[in-house]
Amino acid sequence: MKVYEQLLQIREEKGAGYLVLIDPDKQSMQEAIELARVCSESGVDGLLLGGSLMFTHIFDDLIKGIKTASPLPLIIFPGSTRQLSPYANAILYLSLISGRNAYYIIGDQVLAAPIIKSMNLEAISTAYMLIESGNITSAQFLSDTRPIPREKPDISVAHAMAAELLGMRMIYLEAGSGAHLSVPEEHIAAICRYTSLPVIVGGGIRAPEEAARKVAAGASFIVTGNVIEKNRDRALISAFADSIHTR
Ligand code: 1GP
Repeated sequence: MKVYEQLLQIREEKGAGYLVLIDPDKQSMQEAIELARVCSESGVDGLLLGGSLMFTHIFDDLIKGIKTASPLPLIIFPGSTRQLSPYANAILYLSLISGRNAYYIIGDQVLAAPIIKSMNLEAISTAYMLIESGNITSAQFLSDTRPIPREKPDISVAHAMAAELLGMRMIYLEAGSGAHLSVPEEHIAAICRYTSLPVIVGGGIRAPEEAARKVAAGASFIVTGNVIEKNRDRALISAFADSIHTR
């Protein structure tokens, strides 16, 4: 089964899915592999791997190591075309549609496409939207784009509608890694009212109750990175999973 179908099945069976982001820059290879193992034993539904920069040159080895420790789907969440590997299960093929920087809307995708094809890697076309989060995040700074204002859910809806009409398959609402404020529920609810694409929400989510509010607003998948990387606590991971799974 394709990873995209697996994700839809998780949403169907559990109400919403829990994805943990592993950023290779924030931990050693051994720590990343151990975290993946703990996640697979604590109710997590899938792993995202990637980051805004990426200082490591051992991406393939890291993915192989994680896959020996965890059966969870491993999905690349790329900061750039340098984050590609045939050993992953899929890649979120992101287009930063909230920005007006052509390189991150289509430029990097063109560079990556022939490599992804040659790797036979499943690409999940995903509309990536940055939402204002109270601080300048790495994604905002490095992409040189402005986020969508927090008090303008109508702008998010129009972008999501465009993504749906363009045939994209998921929406990723991103406050940015380490965001002071996570994506407002109003944006999630408005997008879910007017479009039918599955919505992934991430950035700055620090507590299970906060994750539950995003799911109640309509999020199909919740991503946490920092909070788990800093705590690596099995009980906290399970609490997130329980708050996200409504069935
Ligand atoms: C970032 O959405 C992810 O792309 C996760 O963010 O590290 O703030 O949880 P955090």
